[in-house]
Amino acid sequence: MQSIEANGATIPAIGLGTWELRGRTCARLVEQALKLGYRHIDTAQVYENEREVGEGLHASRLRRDDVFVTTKVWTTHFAPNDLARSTKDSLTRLRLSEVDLLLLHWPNPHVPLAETLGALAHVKKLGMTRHIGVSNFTVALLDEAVALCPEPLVCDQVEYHPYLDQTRVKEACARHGLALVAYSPVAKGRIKNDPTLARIGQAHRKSAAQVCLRWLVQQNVCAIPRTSRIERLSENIDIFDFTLSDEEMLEISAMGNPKGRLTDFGFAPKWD
Ligand code: 1BO
Repeated sequence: MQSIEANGATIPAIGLGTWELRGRTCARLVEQALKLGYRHIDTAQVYENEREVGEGLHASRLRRDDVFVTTKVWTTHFAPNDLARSTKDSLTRLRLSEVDLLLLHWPNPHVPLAETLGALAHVKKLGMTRHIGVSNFTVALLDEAVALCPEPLVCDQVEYHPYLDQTRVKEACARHGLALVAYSPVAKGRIKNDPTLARIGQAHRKSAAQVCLRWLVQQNVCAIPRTSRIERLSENIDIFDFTLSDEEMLEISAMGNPKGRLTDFGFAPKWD
């Protein structure tokens, strides 16, 4: 599996996203994904599935160092003491002594960013996480976070797929040496019947989803597709045996639109 290097972290390019996966389904998918060769699992406190992710990790019997595990601190836990306590709770649910990557899930303008980042760096120093990063940060917030954080950040995890132009965030990540991790990388399934991706896929004997994931990885972006179907797990990692041409890459990039966002909330920042 190809990896992306970022400020000292080595992140497997494809991971299993677990947003909206719950209970037994989640534990089984995590276990099965790891059996199929996934080495990167992404969860979050707010997904309410850390316990099941932990079960799946445990059931896989892989060595801890062989799997890259990310979790995210929810915005109501950004005050320094809350951040440390809630990270400890996440580790208990995951049955781990440390995660590989701990992210601030969304910006929270009600808590000073310097304080939250100080707390995030502190939990890293305490050994609760190997690396730290942010999620859903705009370019301005990312610049601010990089300037304020006492420890290097390694990623910004944002929504990214062919229908959403993220050029500005991608450039900001590159400028700071951060990885961009794409959530909803197949646009919540909407790319499945896309005629352009299907046509490009035919030339490579790949599905539209595989072309889409390949397009991301070829830009040095990590992708964490979520699926609740076991048969899709293999399809989503079978993208390392073909290469998209420069023309194909450009054609897919041209489909992007700043208004193609699928995940938005009242508490979201003013997007780039
Ligand atoms: C509220 C969850 C968004 C993606 O992690």
